[in-house]
Amino acid sequence: MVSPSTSFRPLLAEMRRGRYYHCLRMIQTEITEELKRRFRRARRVVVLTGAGISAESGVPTFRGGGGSAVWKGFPFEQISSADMLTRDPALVWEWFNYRREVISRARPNAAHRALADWEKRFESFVIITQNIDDLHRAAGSRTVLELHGNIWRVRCLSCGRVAENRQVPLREIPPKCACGGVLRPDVVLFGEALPGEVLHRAQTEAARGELFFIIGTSAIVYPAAYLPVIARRGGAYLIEVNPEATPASRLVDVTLAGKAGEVLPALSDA
Ligand code: BV8
Ligand code: ZN
Repeated sequence: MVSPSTSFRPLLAEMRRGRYYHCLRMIQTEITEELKRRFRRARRVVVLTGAGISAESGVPTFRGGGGSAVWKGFPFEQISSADMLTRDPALVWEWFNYRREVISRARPNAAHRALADWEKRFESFVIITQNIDDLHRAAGSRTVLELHGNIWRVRCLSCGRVAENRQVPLREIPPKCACGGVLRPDVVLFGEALPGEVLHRAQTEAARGELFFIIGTSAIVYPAAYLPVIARRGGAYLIEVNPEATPASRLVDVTLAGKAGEVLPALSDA
């Protein structure tokens, strides 16, 4: 088994020298016999993804490299919050209008496509995503649990109706429902509860996975960040894919320090 300390340091040294190709070669050799054997033998695989898996599609992440993303002077945890939606719905919709424009130009990258391919290889394969960009589904993945909702869905604050809305840019801000009510993004904002049924299914899948991948997440946002702990307790073998260390790094069996769009295809080939 490769402990993070052995595989990590040489990789980081190469990354610091910007020798990504050499680093990738090292990752390929570091994709140990242990991981390959488990990968070949696994029946139940669960993957937790965060904003980092969409970074190579041109969708900005929220953190990484230290700071938290800021938009018009607001940290994103503040602008993407239930409190701000109550106080200034038009501002929150301006923020989501901007993100809808960015995401409408994004296409799935090699990492999304690798996971869509993996879904065909295992008896049970589930993606649990924190992302709202719909790129897993666009890549062909079918079993996707969206913990935080979907940017292309809207929900009426009056009649509760949920609909798809892919207008870019939005014709009016805030957009209105056929009933005249104001629409909101059908996403989970900070300070809001996750959809109970989706969260319960994600926790159940995490507890029964044999392999649990943690890909492109800073592992800071709860309750999603608790899923690796549940997977660990359920006896899963944990693999993290991230150029940087995170609070989840201490939990995992193997760290593949690199970009998801390079590491996942390399693992598929391995
Ligand atoms: C809840 C939808 C309870 C919206 C999102 C203190 C005060 C207030 C609240 C809290 C608090 N402490 C804890 C909380 C709870 C709070 C929370 O966890 N806050 C954090 C900041 C501490 N959580 C909540 O509020 C949740 N609700 O607790 O409700 C409750 C119960 C009952 C009744 C009422 C309430 C709701 C959380 C969901 C919030 N919504 N998204 C939107 O998108 O606008 S979360 C948001 O952050 C996104 O979904 C995003 O995905 C998610 C997490 O971020 P990451 O995905 O990890 O992305 P990040 O940028 O952080 O990291 C990217 C990583 O990728 C980095 O590690 C980087 O190194 C790596 N990377 C970069 N490039 C690559 C790469 N990896 C691989 N390849 C690459 N190429
Ligand atoms: Zn309505």
